[in-house]
Amino acid sequence: MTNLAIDPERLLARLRELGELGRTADGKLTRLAASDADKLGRDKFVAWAKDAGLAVKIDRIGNIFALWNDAEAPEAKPLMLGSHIDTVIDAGIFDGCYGVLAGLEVVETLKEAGFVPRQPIVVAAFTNEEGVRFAPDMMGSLVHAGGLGADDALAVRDTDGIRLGEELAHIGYAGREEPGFLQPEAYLELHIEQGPVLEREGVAIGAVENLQGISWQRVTIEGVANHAGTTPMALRQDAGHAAARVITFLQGRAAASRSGTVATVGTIAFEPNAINVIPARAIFTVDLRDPDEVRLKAEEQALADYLAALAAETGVVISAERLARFEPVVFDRDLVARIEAAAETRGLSCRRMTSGAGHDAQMIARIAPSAMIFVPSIGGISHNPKEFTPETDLVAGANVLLDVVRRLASS
Ligand code: HGY
Ligand code: MN
Ligand code: MN
Repeated sequence: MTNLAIDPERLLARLRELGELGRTADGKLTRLAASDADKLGRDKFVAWAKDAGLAVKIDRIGNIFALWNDAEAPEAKPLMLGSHIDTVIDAGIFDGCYGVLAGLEVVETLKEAGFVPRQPIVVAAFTNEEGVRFAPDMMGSLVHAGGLGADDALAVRDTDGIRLGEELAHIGYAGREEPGFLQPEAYLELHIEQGPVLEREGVAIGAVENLQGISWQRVTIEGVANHAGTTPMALRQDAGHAAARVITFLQGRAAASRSGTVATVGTIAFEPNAINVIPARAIFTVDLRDPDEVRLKAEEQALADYLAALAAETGVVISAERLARFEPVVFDRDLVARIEAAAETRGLSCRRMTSGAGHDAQMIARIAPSAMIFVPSIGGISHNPKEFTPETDLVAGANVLLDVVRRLASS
């Protein structure tokens, strides 16, 4: 069984097929959590898992678990693989989906080879990893890990005021299992890097040893609507201009950071949003990240201090609401070493690295030894339809996952 390998065509064909589900009329891939589009992807994964002879269980937050129970010790804690199949807006086809489908591919390959694992193996597709529609991100895995109550999560409303719980019921994924009903012995997540490092260095595999901290806030700036033509500049309380100053402040600080702090204002809205009205209100989100908790805290404090000073100087009123806050995570050293060893055995170049993106693994690391395997992203592009990873890299990553799983599950 040493030269066991996944079925490349089955994995690649499924990635392409899943990548077509949830496209809008203009061809953009958008499967926001608990949407009708998300249901299409969920139904497809469940069908493939059932065809593979796996038992499919859904928990109350809609997390999907495809379970292979034919183990020597069926009652033992399972080995968990997986990621997410919800996407951002106008997404690529690999983010999250690759990890879920490669996990399924690994299980099918082991089953077909007659391998009997020591313990059950389960492939998870976690709800709302992206957090675009319902905050926080990594929500399904956070609930699974006990970091957020299921009822609190189900009560979260999207930007249209619709509750997550209502939407999961609407798409038929308000499951019965209590979140956390499956406590894994270990968790492995295969994912595209979504950054430029592996491609730039010509390295095939990333053994991810840590993941940076994330701070999400929604900032509201209250100014005074007034006439764009008659109001002298010195008499304005322009919420739009204040927001622009905050964005420039954040960009300047992050660009000057020597520690890799990153800052993003990804959404912004003005009210009343009229061409000839000085904005009365500006509402925008701030995404701050840093691998070091002390530095991340310092960036949050610097922003808070700047907002207070800006309000005092201009007379606008500024408030900030926390949407998500996750500390940096260090992954399991033994699993990271196993990933490196598996890459080396296959003659694949490998390097240890930090994840810039958030992942379900950072939540499951709260309850079980966890680690991630990265494969290159061309141009470092992700959260963009141009997201791309060559087939050879996709297959190589899945085979490394196969080898690590097979060794972990061998008695
Ligand atoms: O925000 C993130 O890093 C992830 O894509 N949810
Ligand atoms: Mn992802
Ligand atoms: Mn993502």
